[in-house]
Amino acid sequence: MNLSEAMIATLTSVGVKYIFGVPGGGSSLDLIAAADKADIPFILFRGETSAALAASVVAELTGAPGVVLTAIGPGAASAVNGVAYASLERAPLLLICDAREVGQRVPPHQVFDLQAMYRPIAKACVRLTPKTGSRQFAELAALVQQTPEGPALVELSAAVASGSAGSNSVATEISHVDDCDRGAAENALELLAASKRPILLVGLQAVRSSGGKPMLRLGERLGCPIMTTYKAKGVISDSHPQVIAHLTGADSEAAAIRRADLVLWAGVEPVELIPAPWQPEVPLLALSDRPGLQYPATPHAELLGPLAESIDLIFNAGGSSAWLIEEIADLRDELKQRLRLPGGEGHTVESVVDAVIKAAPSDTRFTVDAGAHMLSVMARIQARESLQVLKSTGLSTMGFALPAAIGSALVDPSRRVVAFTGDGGLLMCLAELSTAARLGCRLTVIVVNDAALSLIDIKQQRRQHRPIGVRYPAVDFAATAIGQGCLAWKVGRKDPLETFLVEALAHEGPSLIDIRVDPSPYGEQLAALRG
Ligand SMILES: Cc1ncc(C[n+]2csc(CCOP(=O)(O)OP(=O)(O)O)c2C)c(N)n1
Ligand SMILES: [Mg+2]
Repeated sequence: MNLSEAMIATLTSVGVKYIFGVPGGGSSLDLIAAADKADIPFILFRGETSAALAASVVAELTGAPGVVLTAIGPGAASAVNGVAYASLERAPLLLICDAREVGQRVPPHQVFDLQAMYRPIAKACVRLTPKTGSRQFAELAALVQQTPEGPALVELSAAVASGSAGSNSVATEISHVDDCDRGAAENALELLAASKRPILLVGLQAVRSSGGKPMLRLGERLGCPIMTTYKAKGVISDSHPQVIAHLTGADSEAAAIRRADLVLWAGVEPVELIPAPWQPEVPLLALSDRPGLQYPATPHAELLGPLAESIDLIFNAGGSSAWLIEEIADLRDELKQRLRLPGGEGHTVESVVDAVIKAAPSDTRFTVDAGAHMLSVMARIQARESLQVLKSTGLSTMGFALPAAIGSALVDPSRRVVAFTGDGGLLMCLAELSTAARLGCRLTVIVVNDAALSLIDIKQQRRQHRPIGVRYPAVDFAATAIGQGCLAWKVGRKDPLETFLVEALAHEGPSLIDIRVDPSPYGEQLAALRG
């Protein structure tokens, strides 16, 4: 067995079903050939960042590591933003890049210190070596899945890839975070016992573990308001009467949190919140599956370990809730009101999202890009389960929704997926429409087209600067989508949308609707939310 075959055997053993990327002419080719023999398809993307985003999303959906192959130099560098996503959003990801042979006397064409480039965002950066490569790789495959999950860079030259595998016998130890210490547990129990009006904030960590059900039990037992971060959307159903809104760190949420006497910070990764000062001066009881989080305020107690275990520990603490269900409903209505778009002519993002929700099957998965349109999309979709709505939050990168939808369509081919994206975000990954067409993905792209980078446009206007670098002539996305093999339509601001939606959602391949929307209400909405 050569090393690439041994690496593919390792990937098979940890449940990897796909390899993504843009190949180079070196070790990529050995790996693709070995994967082919093992019936693992290589999925060609048009850009490495999109490939890494799709691989990360597949990792989030399946739990097995995502795998991306790239060429040396430019290919390897081009994956950075997708790897940054995996780093900040806890996706286990293996980035395998072509590399020159060690000691080869050739000009350093396309060569730079790749490990130095990836070190800040990777859990490990390793060049595989002939004798130990197989073992090194098996260790990396285990490492990326350990808490906190994340990416690793693997450099691999063609000679090493096609050379002998050596042994890969490896004692892969999955390290667990420390069990919570007794003092912390006692503090936690006291805090809860003294609290009459807690609030439960649920974050990304709850998606990983079996956190959903215990979290719901805890929330119901406390009878308190619940907020989920965008990444934890659906961990407790959005329609649950105690779920009041998303936790994003915006000013508008502080008033609701201040009504509580204890914040139960349950698996929220601080990177999930926008970079605004944490306003509520309410004691914090933190549950985390790993130590070292940079909380926005020092917690009064911190319970470390699997969330479900921490929840068990505190489940029976605390008396009956002083919250009235009407009070919780009022909080939800207040926050919802702030999110409403004030007016707008013809289609707005709100009317578009509502029409899509009405037309789409109830188990549709949604992927959402970054930008001004995102706020209404996330607010209006009602998720029933975790991972029903996928969004980049820790990194909040644009160009996410389409690659994520392709990843979802591969993993769950029978489940319809709808990608909501701004025009700016789609332009960053537009060529992946051809990937979706080639793969026959059953996905629908909804382009909220305002011919502007509206989120930045608003901020520029607020500073009373001239609009530079934020507006441009509208792109005809339908024409380009058709050119890439999708079914597509263009809808003007006042044109009817419903019949196109029905056709798009019934199509057995990728479809796209390019909808011109009025961006004028975004500024007021953002001011109401974030001040
Ligand atoms: C890759 C990347 N580049 C830049 C940004 C900063 N950014 C956030 S939103 C935004 C504008 C998004 O424009 P568009 O996709 O059209 O959505 P809109 O705001 O117009 O709804 C920009 C430039 C980002 N988040 N990600
Ligand atoms: Mg836009």
